[in-house]
This record gives sequence, C-alpha cells and structure tokens, in this order.
Amino acid sequence: MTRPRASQSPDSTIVGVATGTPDGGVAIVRVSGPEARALVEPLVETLPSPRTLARRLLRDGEGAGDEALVAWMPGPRSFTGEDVIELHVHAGARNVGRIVSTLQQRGARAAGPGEFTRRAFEHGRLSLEQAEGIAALIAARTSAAIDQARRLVAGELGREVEALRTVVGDLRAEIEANLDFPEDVAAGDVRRWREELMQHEATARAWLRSFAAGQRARERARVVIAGPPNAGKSALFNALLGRSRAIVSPTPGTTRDYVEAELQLDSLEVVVVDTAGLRHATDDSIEHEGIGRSREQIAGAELVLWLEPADVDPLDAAVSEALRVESKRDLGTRRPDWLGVSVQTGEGLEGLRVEIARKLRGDESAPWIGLARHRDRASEAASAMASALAQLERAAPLELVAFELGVAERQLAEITGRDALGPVGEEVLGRIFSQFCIGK
Ligand SMILES: Nc1nc2c(ncn2[C@@H]2O[C@H](COP(=O)(O)OP(=O)(O)O)[C@@H](O)[C@H]2O)c(=O)[nH]1
Ligand SMILES: [Mg+2]
Repeated sequence: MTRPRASQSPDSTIVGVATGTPDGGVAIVRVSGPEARALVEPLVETLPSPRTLARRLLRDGEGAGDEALVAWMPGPRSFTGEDVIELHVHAGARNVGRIVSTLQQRGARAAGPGEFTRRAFEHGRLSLEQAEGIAALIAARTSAAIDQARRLVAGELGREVEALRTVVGDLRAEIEANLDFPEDVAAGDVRRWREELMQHEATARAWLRSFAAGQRARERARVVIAGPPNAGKSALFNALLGRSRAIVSPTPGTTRDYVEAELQLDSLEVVVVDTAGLRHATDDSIEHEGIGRSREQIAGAELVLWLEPADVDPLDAAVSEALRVESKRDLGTRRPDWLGVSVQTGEGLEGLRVEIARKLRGDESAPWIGLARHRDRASEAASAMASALAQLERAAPLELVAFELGVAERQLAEITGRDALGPVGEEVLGRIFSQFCIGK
C-alpha cells in the first residue's frame, strides 16, 4: 500500500470514506478532484443534476451493482472547492472496500487524514480555525465542547479575529502615514491612538480569558467538596448527584478516600469529588492517608466547595479561592454571608448548582474554544500591542510602534490562516490536518 503523500498534489483526485465506521446502515464514499466526474460517471451511467441526490446503480465490477444515492457537487461550490461526488452506499467494510478499490483502480488516490478539509482550506472554502473547529467537533466529548466547536466551524471566532486585524491594520497604516513628518503629529492623534490600542489589546485579552473558560467547560472540570469531618460533605455530594453514592454517617471520619462521580449542570459536565474531612491531627493512619488524598484533590480542583456546618463554630482554614458553603442551614446559621444549603430541606441546592456553573464558566456567557494554537497567537498579538502601546507612551520613534502593530496583525492572521497560505507554514498545516481521521 502506498502511503498518501503528506504534501498536496492539487491535481490528484482523492477518495475516502466520509462516514465514521462502516458498520452503520449507510457509508458515504467521497471523491474530490478534477477527475471526479470522469472516474465516477461511467460507474453510475449518468450523474444526477448538481446538488441533488438521486438513486443510481453503482457498478463496481462484473457482478451485481450496489444501489447508491449519488450527489454531484461541481467545484467551486463544494466542500473542498473542487469537483466532489458523494456516493451513499450500503455500509459494511467489504462492500465499501470494494467500491473504494474500484475507484482507486480507476485512478483515485486514497485520501490522507484531513485531506478533504485541507483542500477546503487551500481553496478558501474554510479558514484555518474553522477547519480546526471541525476536528474539535469530531473529538468533542461534552456538550459544552460541541457548542464551542460548532461556533468555531460557523466562523464566529474568525470574524472577530479578522475584525480586530482590520482595525489594527488601519491604525498601523495611519501611523505609517506620519512616519516622514513625526514632528507634525498632533498630541490629540497620539492620545487617540493610545486609546484605540488599549481597546484592541483588551479585546485580545478578553479572548484569552474566554479561551480559558472554554477549556474549563470542555474538560470536565473537577469540583471538590472539602471541609471538616461531619460537615455534611457526603450528604451534599449525594444530593447534587440525586442518588446515594457516598456513605453518609454521623461518625466523623467515615469517608476515608475520595469518591468521584460525573454530574451534568445544564450544558456543563463536571466531575464532583467527595473527600475525607480535613482536620489537623489524627492517630488513625487510614484517616491520615485520606486527608493526604483530600489535599491532593483540592490541589487538582478547578473549583473547591469549602463546606462548614451551621451547628459548629467557623473554622474556615485551609482553602483560599474556594466557594464557601454553609451546610445544615436547617440547624441555623453562623455564616450568614456564605451560600447556605440544607440537604435536609433542599434549601440552597439549586442556587449552589447555578453558582458552580457560573464559577466554572467564568463571566463569559459563551466562551470560545481555546485551542492552544489560537491562545498562543492571540497572546502574542496582545503582547505586541502592549509593546506598541509602551513605545507610544515613551514617545519612541513611530517606526517601532508600527513594527509592533505589524507583528500583532501577522499573529492574528495566523489564527484564521487568511491570505491564502500566507504566514502559516507547511509544518503548522501538517500538524493540524494530521489530527483528522481519513475521509474528513
Ligand atoms: N440537619 C442536617 N443534617 C445533615 C445535613 N447534611 C448532613 N447532615 C448530617 O450530618 C452528618 C454527617 O454527614 P456526612 O455527609 O457524612 O458528613 P461528611 O463527614 O462531611 O461527609 C450525618 O449524620 C448527616 O445526616 C443537613 O443539611 N441538615
Ligand atoms: Mg463523608
């Protein structure tokens, strides 16, 4: 078997199975490239009219043909921008394999991972971050991840990035227009440039915060319930899950190891962890071990719920940056400014769920997917804008300001990969598209 070449030969026609596994009812075989029509049409007698689905007998040899639905999408109005034919055939590895090898015998080359999507990018049908969104959508494990990836595919991030790149470019052009006569620049203009720059940098920084929130939303954040023994941690854990998963007992020190379970908070999926109660000294070595594990859990948590009961004096020791919760509110309160819950009466439980989700999402109502590549480029762009601002403030030569703005523009352009192949190197593209499965 010849391995598909990593780099593109734009003239070749490729074939791949576009559906995930061939054991469903239907598999879609996709052919893309200049020879698509010549390769496929003789097998189906005539292609249907463009962009309609029609039934055809697909003759892939001497024997009986397969009944297929055929879609013919002439370029450039197709997914890849090339001539594309999709054959919806009966699934089954053997059946599909026979059809694919017939197409290969007729001259199509087996598509490499992500090659259809890469062609779509190279023909300007998708920007780079949209293509990455497709990979992220296929890999999505949580519904928050699906939502974010779909927004990426829809081009929402790309539009924001392009908008910022345009205004940064306009600002650079305006500053460059003054390079020859910097002494004529009005103080009011410099002030306005500074204000605009601050605003642009803030836009990029806001994306970075949003990326971080998006990442938390995608990766099943760990929410750790901690506090002193007998605070009602296990009872709260069970109440959040809506089932009795951990042992609840009036004997302090009952929970000696941590217990975790998945919990869905509207579109967020989190892992809630019930831990052994924290106290300073204990003679019981198993309990001691449990406390060590609790501390590890706390250290690895995205969010800690620090629980103390209403019937015990405040301790509020161990954990900074925790969401402080007073448990057993049905027994009264000693911490009126904390979020109060009672497992007994159900008081405060819904409010707690809402608060957990809010904390994990951050203040962004709809965070961006924070692919590391986007985060790095946005971060470099923000830094370049910060340098430009610093140069302006120190009345440095305007060339230096313009130079930094040019750096910011190029970093932004790398996110979407606009300007054809522009600033995005072959190595970056190779890395991105090799993550796809074959047929995508
Ligand atoms: N009145 C009251 N008792 C509670 C509440 N939550 C837990 N308890 C009781 O407090 C004791 C310790 O609860 P548990 O969940 O095992 O505490 P943990 O050691 O922090 O895990 C048990 O007897 C529970 O029934 C509550 O909201 N109200
Ligand atoms: Mg417990």
